[in-house]
Formats: sequence, C-alpha cells, structure tokens
Amino acid sequence: MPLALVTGITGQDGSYLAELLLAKGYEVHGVIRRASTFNTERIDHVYQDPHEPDVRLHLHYGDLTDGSQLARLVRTIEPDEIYNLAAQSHVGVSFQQPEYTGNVDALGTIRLLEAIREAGVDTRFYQAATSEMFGDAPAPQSEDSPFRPRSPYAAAKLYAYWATANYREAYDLFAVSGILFNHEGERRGKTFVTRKITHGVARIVAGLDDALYLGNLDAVRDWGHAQDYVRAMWMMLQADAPVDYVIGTGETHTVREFCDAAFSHVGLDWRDWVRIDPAYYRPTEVDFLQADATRARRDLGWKPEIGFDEMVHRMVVHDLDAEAGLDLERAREQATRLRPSAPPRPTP
Ligand code: NAP
Ligand code: F7E
Repeated sequence: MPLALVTGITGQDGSYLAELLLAKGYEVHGVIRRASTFNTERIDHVYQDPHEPDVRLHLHYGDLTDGSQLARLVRTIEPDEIYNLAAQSHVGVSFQQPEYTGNVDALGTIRLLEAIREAGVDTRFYQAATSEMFGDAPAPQSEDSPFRPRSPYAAAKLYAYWATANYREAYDLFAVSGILFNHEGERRGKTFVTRKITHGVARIVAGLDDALYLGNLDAVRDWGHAQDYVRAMWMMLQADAPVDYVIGTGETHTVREFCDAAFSHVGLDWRDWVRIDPAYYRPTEVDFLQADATRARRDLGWKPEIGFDEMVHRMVVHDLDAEAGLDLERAREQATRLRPSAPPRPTP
C-alpha cells in the first residue's frame, strides 16, 4: 500500500487530494495545525477513528514553521510521496503578513526538503507552486514564461519553486512543482473572490445581506475546479521523470464576469448588489492570467473535466443549500421578491 504525507490536508486542495489518494488505496498521513476551534471540517467525512481496524487516514499535529516535527514525521512515516500543500495562501493577506507568509511558504518548503534529505528516505515530493509567480508576464503563461512576482505570497512561492528545483538537481530528489492556476470549488475558502461571490449570492437571496463588497473587478483569471487539479498533482508524481508543469484551463474570465454568472443563476442582476470597497484593492495586482498547459496535456494526458459554467453552478447550488436551505428553483422564486437598496452601480 503506497504511503502519502500531505501538508495542508485541511485546506481545499488537501481535502480533495486526500479523497483521491484514499480512493486509490493509499495510506494517507495528514499534517494539521493545532487550533482552539475545529479546523478539520473539509476532511471530517473521510476521518477514520484511529481505534478502528485498517485505518488508512492518520492525522498528525505539525506546522511548516516547526522543522523538527516535520523531520520527525518524514523519518517515522517514510512516505512514498509527499504533497506540500500547506501555505498562507491568500495573496491579499500576504501584503499584511509578508514575513509570516515568507516563513511558511518559502522557508517551510526548505524545512520539508531538508527533512527529506536528512532522513534519506526514497520519496517523491510535490510542491504547490502557483500562477501568481508569473505576475505580469505576458499571457498565456507556460513553463517557459518569465517569473515576475507581484506580492509577498508570489515571491515566497517563487523561492519555494527554485528550492524544489535546486534540491532536485543537487540531491537527485524526485521533486517537482505544479504551477497551478486558480482552482476553486464548493470547499474554497470564503475570502477568495469566487467563493466570496457565490456565498454572497446565497446570503443575499436568504435576506441576510443586502450588498456584496468587492475590489478590482477587472482582474482576469483562468479558473478551474480543484478536483481536476489534485488529479494533476498525483499524475506528476507518477511520471517517469521529475518535471514541472503548468496546470490550467486556458479559458479566462474577469471577476465581473464571474459576478454575472453567479448572480444570473438566481435571476439577479449583479450590478444591483455588488459595491466596490477599495480596501480590497491590492498594492500591486496581477491583471491577466491564462494557462498554456500544452505540456501537461501532451506528457501526462491531463485535461480539465469540469468547465467554468458547471463550476459556478456547483458553487452557487452548494452555497444556496448551505447558507439558505434553498434549492435553485426556490432560490429563484425568492429572488424575484428582493428589492435592492439602491446601491451605486459600478461602471460595467
Ligand atoms: P487553503 O485552502 O488556504 O489551504 C491551506 C492549507 O495550509 C490549510 O490546510 C491550512 O491549515 C494549511 N496551513 C496554513 N499555514 C500553515 C502552517 N504554518 N503550517 C501547516 N499548515 C498550514 O489553500 P488551497 O487553495 O487548498 O491551496 C493549496 C496549496 O496550493 C497552497 O500552497 C496554495 O498556496 C497553492 N495554490 C493554490 C491555488 C488555488 O487556486 N487554490 C493555486 C495555486 C497554488 P488550516 O486549515 O489550519 O488553516
Ligand atoms: O483573487 C480580485 C483580486 O483572492 C482573484 C490563491 O488561491 O489563486 C489565488 O490567488 C482576483 C484578484 O485569488 C476581491 O484582486 C476583487 O485579482 O480569489 P483571489 P488570487 O489572488 O488570484 C492563486 C493561483 C494562488 O496561488 C493563491 O493561493 O479577484 N478581487 N475583489 C478580490 N479578491 C478577493 N480575495 N476578495 C475580493 O473582495
């Protein structure tokens, strides 16, 4: 039975990856942070009581800022594969916490790579790199595009990317970076723009909010569904050789178009409900991201299966149910009775 160690298992990607690996017969070890509240909501449905027989999911306390614990975990578990998904992953927050973001996202990766090197275990390492590393490089971005990071988050992830490449070359590790473009879904954190919008739609329909405050609506992103992207992570570690890959759909939308798609689902005009709060603008913005994932398609045979419309649909339906207890039909009916409180309409 293959053994995988997953950092960030309680996050969006970690939870989908844990499901995928368990379904493939892996024994999965996940690193969770100690918190005063429960932080395992995304993996509760796959949790197994350690007292039961044949348990294949094991959770360990740890933190990417705690190198000795990471080393202990790698040494004792001796995983066949390590997926380093843990990160302070919010670009906007990284401007407020640049030092912490660097500690976790950049140095945290080095701590893990050092743990592997010192333990001398034969393991394959996946690093969660990001399209944010491209910053304002011309689109579409591929593995050959230049890196021009535009945030402390992107700079930290670039450090981790180069560290991963260096350990591959210096110590002959099977270590790769997946340069993943934005991927979303029903488990996306509610402060990322897509989920903020679908969650906002549900709260407005439920009568809990009368407006949704956003920042830059002009940003263009290449949004896919996280379930497709964790499959790509696994595929990269099954390849014959350690190679970095860009993963994305190639299809782009603005934040404004995402608003339109989400509000239209319940028959609302987003311009009646969305207001601009400059507090959500970033000191430097990444304006246009579009993946050229030709290499992944050619070498790995990876391609996304969940399109933009289906992704938005799933997210809206999920949030309407979770937040308002409504199915789509009843939500649409309820939305016809809503009257906007005359917000200033942002320029379309
Ligand atoms: P996420 O939902 O924010 O999850 C981040 C995970 O990291 C959570 O499990 C979190 O634990 C954990 N974590 C944060 N700080 C930690 C620390 N100091 N020590 C240990 N664990 C820590 O992120 P995601 O969307 O799943 O993304 C997964 C990875 O892919 C991240 O590295 C992200 O930067 C990268 N990435 C994401 C995207 C995307 O569009 N989603 C695209 C490219 C790259 P808690 O649950 O306790 O907070
Ligand atoms: O912002 C704009 C914002 O925070 C997308 C992370 O998973 O993907 C993610 O980073 C765009 C930006 O994602 C709001 O300015 C407008 O242009 O959803 P986001 P991100 O910054 O692209 C990459 C690939 C990662 O690696 C990251 O880990 O939307 N925007 N108004 C807003 N963004 C937020 N969060 N909130 C707003 O109110």
